[in-house]
Amino acid sequence: MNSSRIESLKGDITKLHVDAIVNAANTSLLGGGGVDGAIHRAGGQAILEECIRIRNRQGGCAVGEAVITTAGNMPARFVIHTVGPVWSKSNTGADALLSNAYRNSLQLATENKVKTIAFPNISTGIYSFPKDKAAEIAIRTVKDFLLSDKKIEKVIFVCFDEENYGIYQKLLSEDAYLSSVK
Ligand code: AR6
Repeated sequence: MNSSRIESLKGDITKLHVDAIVNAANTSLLGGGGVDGAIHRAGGQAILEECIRIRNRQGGCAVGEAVITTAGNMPARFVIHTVGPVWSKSNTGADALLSNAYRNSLQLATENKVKTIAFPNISTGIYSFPKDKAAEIAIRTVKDFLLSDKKIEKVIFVCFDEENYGIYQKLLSEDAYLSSVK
């Protein structure tokens, strides 16, 4: 798995030395709980100030879209804030919106010359998306993106809880996911 451009680890995304970490934000961009709260706490006021400027310019961030700010006091250079969908059984658009969140984050990353990027497990906390389904969508979307993009060198899925880590370990150890993105 180490030779792949995709890997997973268990830990706190705010501590990673990568070009960009992704935040599972909400449409207000004003912070919240979960990983969003942790990122704003660790990064400091500079992140919120840039988020407010973006809000003033474009009125927040729609579900599935992404915006970029400084990472403030964290080791990463940038935070890419994206908004995942709230899970609902009747909402058939949720899968596509989750995929959009990953793809638009990667697109914004390449536009900013990001080579290494870490994702949290978007929508699988407060937004209640089923973890196994979310992981399949995340891995498939990243794999598809990397097939046509040659600039991003490493995508890390950062799992905070044991259950997500187990799911990613299993999916990423299956050759089918990796053979085409080495
Ligand atoms: N590092 C990595 N992952 C983390 C960390 C961390 N420090 N802290 C939590 N997670 P959630 P959502 C994991 O709830 O479901 C916020 O209030 C967590 O275990 O942060 O997309 C926003 O403002 C879970 O697997 O995001 C929105 O209102 C994953 O991050 C709403 O929550 C995502 O859980 C977004 O909900």
